[in-house]
Amino acid sequence: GAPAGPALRRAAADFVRLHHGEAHRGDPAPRIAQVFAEIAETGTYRHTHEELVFGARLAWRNAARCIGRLYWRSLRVLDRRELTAADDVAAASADHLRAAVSDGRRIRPLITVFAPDAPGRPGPRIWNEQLIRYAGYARPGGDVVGDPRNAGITAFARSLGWPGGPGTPFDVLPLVIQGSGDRPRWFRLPPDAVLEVPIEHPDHAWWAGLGLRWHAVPALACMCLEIGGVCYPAAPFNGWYMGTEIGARNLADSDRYDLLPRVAERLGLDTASDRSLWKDRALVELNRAVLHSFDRAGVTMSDHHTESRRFLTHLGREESKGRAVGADWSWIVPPLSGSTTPVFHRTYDTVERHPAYVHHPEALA
Ligand code: HEM
Ligand code: NRG
Repeated sequence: GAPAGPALRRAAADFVRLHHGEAHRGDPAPRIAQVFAEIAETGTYRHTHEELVFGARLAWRNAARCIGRLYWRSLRVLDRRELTAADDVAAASADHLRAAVSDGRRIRPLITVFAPDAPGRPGPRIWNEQLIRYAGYARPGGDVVGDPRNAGITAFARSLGWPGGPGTPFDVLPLVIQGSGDRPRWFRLPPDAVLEVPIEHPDHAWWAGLGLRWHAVPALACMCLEIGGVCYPAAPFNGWYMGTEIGARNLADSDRYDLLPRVAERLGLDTASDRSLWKDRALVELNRAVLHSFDRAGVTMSDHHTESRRFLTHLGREESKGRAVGADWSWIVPPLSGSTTPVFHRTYDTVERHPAYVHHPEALA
């Protein structure tokens, strides 16, 4: 749960000191006194807009699993802290997805922050892992149509009355949102909020016939933004995709879309023996197809070589400012050709810092 009493005061004071230090705002003492008085009176305190923006950016800078942190200062913040009701959060989440994409293709890092938790008054909660995810329909035999990762939220949405989609492998799930003090309810995403890219291959015309696609915007919705002891349970954020997230994980993992056997067969590879490296070869072609398709559609996407180089630039910059960067090797190293990227050949400090994006302990999925 959220910190209260002395723990909240300590976290709040640490954050105010950090903000005043980094933003060159002079003596933090008056603001700390103000915050303590507010906590004494109400059990919590309200961030200024500037504190919120600073906190959301720092939480990104502190995300140890994220390779994309070079541009942490460019995060834009939509301050929707006045919203607590499920239907308002649903509408603003669709607004977020539209605002994240400019000219129908360029993606900008963006976060929308909804009402925080307060004593006796929890903030709203988005139960989806991301704002856009594909349904996973469990069939009686145990097979799943769609994305098996989302079988839990799919069943949950059905239990709330969602009739289900057309039953393709790429049905966009409804949002499942719990307003403050309310029960979870489901909301269809308006189609104009969901940009998708059909996956084709630069050399193989038959590839398009596989009918693969992916959504353009990865918008994590299942993490709490924690700033100075205050928890914002609904604070969906997005950057752009790195190709391997889709090509080497979502479409490839055997417990996700599991496409390597199908792709290898179409490529005419010898799938009888692991030593033909058919999985490796199919994986490379799948990743070429993903990058090619996003490029063709003009939708922002980075590749693992570029993003790795940027990350080392980020480490150098932070080091020159005297700041330690916490990073988790097993998340930073790309899932394809790891050793061909510079992020593989070193170790990282594992410090955990606040503000932070933290997983809700009781998340679905
Ligand atoms: C994780 C890339 C923007 C916060 C990741 C991962 C990648 C990545 C590859 C690992 C994902 C996985 O293995 O499933 C990028 C790129 C961005 C970007 C290319 C482009 C700008 C952002 C933004 C935020 C953010 C804007 C927050 C404001 C995080 C967090 C995680 C993460 C919290 C860990 C997620 C988890 O624990 O499941 N990012 N990211 N990233 N990123 Fe980023
Ligand atoms: N691997 C997940 C997305 C995780 C976060 N990745 C980002 N975040 N690129 C997937 O859907 O494949 N971001 O904020 O840009």
